Amino acid sequence: MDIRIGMIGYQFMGKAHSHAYRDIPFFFESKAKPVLKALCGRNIEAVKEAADRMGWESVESDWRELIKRDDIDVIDIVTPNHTHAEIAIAAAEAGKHIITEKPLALTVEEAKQMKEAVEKHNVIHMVCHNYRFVPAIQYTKKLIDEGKLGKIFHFRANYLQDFIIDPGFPLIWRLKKEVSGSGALGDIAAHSIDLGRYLVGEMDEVVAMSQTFIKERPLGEMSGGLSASASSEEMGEVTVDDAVAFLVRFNSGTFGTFEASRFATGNRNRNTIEINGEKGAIRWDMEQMNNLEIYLTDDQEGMQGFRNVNCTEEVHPYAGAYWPAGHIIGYEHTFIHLLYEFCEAIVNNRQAKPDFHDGYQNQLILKAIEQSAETKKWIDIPKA
Ligand code: SOE
Repeated sequence: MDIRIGMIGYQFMGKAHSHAYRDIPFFFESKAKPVLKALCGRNIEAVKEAADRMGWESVESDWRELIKRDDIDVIDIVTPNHTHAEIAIAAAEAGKHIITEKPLALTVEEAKQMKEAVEKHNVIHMVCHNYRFVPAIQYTKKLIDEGKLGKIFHFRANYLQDFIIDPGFPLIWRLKKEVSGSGALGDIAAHSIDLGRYLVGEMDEVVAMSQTFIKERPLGEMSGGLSASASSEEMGEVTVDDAVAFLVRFNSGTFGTFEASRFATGNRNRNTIEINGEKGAIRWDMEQMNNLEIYLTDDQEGMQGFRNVNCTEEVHPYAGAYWPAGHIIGYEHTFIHLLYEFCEAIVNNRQAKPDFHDGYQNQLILKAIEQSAETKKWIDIPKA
């Protein structure tokens, strides 16, 4: 069955998604066949260039026209965060299935409207928390669900980057609250929150602090990936957090510790978790994403310690679709797995996870964190 995609946006995430759709049939057997039908963006010359390079059949310069097309089944939203809600709600009203980059929306209110729209129009919806789809993370989930780690005491997550440390790095959209919603919080801590909810369950309350180290920057725009250059000497105000840390009490009683920063010098994309349970523990680091350190308390005396498991053996989730054991996969494969699950959900007419409900719950947590940082108090986390 053809799944005809219309994607809005074509930069960093546009490339990740385009590549993933194309690679799905290489590695996964499925009734679903993603077709790169139309790519959309305001700068039509740039869109045409990107469409040619990435293999899209046609282009549009107005997302409303894209949504009207009856040869499109899916709207894929990889634009900055302030555009997600309007596009997703219109797409749901037009009966399109929807996948959107994270965080789901700019605010809790928008996230709620998006969730209500997809439910009302009965379309399939997903939000791109791609790190769930790393084989080592899927294997961790299996270990936890099978009780191999026992009761979980600690969930510890760091998401550390350093790409904006230079004061000359410009005021890109990711640093403007009205476009991005928040800073390190919504951009990268949102991923750690998703992993926490996926692996350990819902969160009940939170206490947080956040900081903005550089409050003014020269104006300028992204130039692809995470690179950017100043286009003027004029300065503008940074209106989001550069770093955030928070403690979470999970409903399960697990003690959660989180830190996210774009000022963690030397850390390019250090997304790590450590989970300590009564029967064992795991450690994982995205920069070595195929490896999972596993410790089990019942290992023989004298042999105890973290072992390094390379999650490329066929038994590991998704790994068997690729190469012989030991032949590693990378960042782009997380999107292949996520979009494969999305296409499978469409072709089998079932919901995919994480969905807009997860995105909305994530947004409620982001808001509680901001409230806590502002008021310097513990905040109860509402349930979606
Ligand atoms: C930039 O911080 C970024 O690309 C995020 O937007 C992604 O969600 C994260 O996975 C990698 O870093």
